[in-house]
Amino acid sequence: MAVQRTFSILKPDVTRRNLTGAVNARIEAAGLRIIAQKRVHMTRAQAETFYGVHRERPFFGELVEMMTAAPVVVQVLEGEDAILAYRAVMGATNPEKADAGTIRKDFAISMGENSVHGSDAPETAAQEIAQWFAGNEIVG
Ligand code: DAT
Ligand code: MG
Repeated sequence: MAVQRTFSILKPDVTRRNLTGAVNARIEAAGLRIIAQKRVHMTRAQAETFYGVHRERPFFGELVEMMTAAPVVVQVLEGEDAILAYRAVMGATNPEKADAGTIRKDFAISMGENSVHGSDAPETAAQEIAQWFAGNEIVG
């Protein structure tokens, strides 16, 4: 396949526990390059926009609270089939169901505090990257 970009967030449970380096070591070991990165404290409006697709879900309020509770690290990853490659190293949304050796299996606290976000398709990756990074902040 082709070299692709995906959007990643190290969520508040990662920054709070000082695990940003440990999680990024897993990402880099999977062959993904971090080509843009910044630490931000999301506003409620930013979190609501980012997770807009889940607005009607019962966990939406809790999700926005969690994402704005502490700083996050937003990043762009690049590599062969980056979207699927990152989803594979992230593991399942529910950490109890995540495969051994995945980030969520090894670091996540719960379904809500599940350590990382990764885009699910090329269209969402492009939208998410554009929400958080200007073109000149991405250095591939
Ligand atoms: P993913 O992050 O694996 O793409 P998703 O897009 O379905 O999963 O959901 C986004 C986030 O919302 C997920 O990382 C954690 C939270 N979430 C999803 N389902 C949930 C649930 N049933 N209870 C609590 N939080 C949930
Ligand atoms: Mg998702």
